[in-house]
Amino acid sequence: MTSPAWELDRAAAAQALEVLKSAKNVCFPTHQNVDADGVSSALAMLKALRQLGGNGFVLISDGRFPRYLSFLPYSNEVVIYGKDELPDYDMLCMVDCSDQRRLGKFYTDDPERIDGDTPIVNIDHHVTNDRYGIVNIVEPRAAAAAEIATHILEVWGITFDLPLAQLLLAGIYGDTLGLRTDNTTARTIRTAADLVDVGADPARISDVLFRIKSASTVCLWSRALEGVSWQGSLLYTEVTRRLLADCNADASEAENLVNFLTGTEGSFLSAILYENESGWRVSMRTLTPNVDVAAIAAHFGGGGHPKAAGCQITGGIAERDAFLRTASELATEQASS
Ligand SMILES: [Mn+2]
Repeated sequence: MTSPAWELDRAAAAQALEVLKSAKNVCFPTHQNVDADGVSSALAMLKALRQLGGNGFVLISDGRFPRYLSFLPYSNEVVIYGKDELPDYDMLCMVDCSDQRRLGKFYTDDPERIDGDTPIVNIDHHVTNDRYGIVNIVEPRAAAAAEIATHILEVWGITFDLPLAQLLLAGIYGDTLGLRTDNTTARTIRTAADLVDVGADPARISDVLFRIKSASTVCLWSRALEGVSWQGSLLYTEVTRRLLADCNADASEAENLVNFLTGTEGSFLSAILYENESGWRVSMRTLTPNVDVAAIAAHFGGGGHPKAAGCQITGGIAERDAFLRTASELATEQASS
C-alpha cells in the first residue's frame, strides 16, 4: 500500500490539547458565510475538548447560520453573534479559517478580539493560511478541516460516537462534494469509511447537502441562471439582495450554483457575485488544469483553495467590471502556462 498523502503533526495535536485545556472557556469562531466543514469541524473539536475536561462554545461570527445546516448534531448549541449573548472567553480556536479576520461583525465590531491579546489555536487546511496562531496545525493537503480534526481527535484518544462521526463526515462531504473533488485522497476516503463504520450516514448527508432543497432555492437558481454571463473565459452570475428578497432565499442557497456552473465547456473558471453592503462577495471555482483560483482570489485580497476560493470586491460597477476582466485574464494566462 502507498503511504498516506500527509501526516498529522502529532506533537502539535498534543500541544493544542494542552493549550486548549489551559483555558477557562474557548471561543470557536466560524469563518463568515459558514459551511458544513466550518461548523462541523469546530463542533467536533469542542465536543472532544469537553470530553477531556475543557470547555468552550462555537460562535457563528457573522450572525448567519444557514438553515440547511440545522441537521448537524449539536447545531442547536451554537452561539449566534449579534443574536445570542456572547459568553466570556479567554482563548480562540479557529478551525477552517484561512484568514483570522474574515469573521464578519465579530471582528469588525471590535478588531481587538482578534488583534489583541487573546491567544489563538489555528487548525486549517487552506493553502493561504498564514499560521497566525500560538499553535498551528495547517495542512493544505487535507481535503477538509474535518479530515484534520478527525486525526487530531484520534491523537487525543477520543472515542468516536455516532453524532461525532456524523459531524465529521458532513464536514468532509461538504468540502469534497461527496468525495468527488481533486483534493480527495485515498486517505480522505479511508477516514470517511472509518466514520461510516462508527455510524455516520453518508446518504443522509449527501441528501441534505446536495439534493434536498427548498422552493426558495429553485426560485433563486432559476433567476440566477437567467443572468449567467461570460467575461472572456469566466462564466458568472450575480445574486443581488433584491433577488434574495424576491425569492425569500438566503445567500447560502446559491452556494452549489457555482459548482453547477463550473466545468462548463469554454470556461476556465466560474464565479458567483453576491451583492452586499460594500460591493460584492465573490465565490470562485475551477476545474481547469493550472488555473488556481486561490491565487486569483489573493490578487483581490481573498483566499481559499486552488480549485475553490473567494474574495470581496469593494466599490461599484467599475470595480466589479475590473474584477471580471482581471480574473478572466489571470485564468487565461494560468491555463496556457
Ligand atoms: Mn474547509
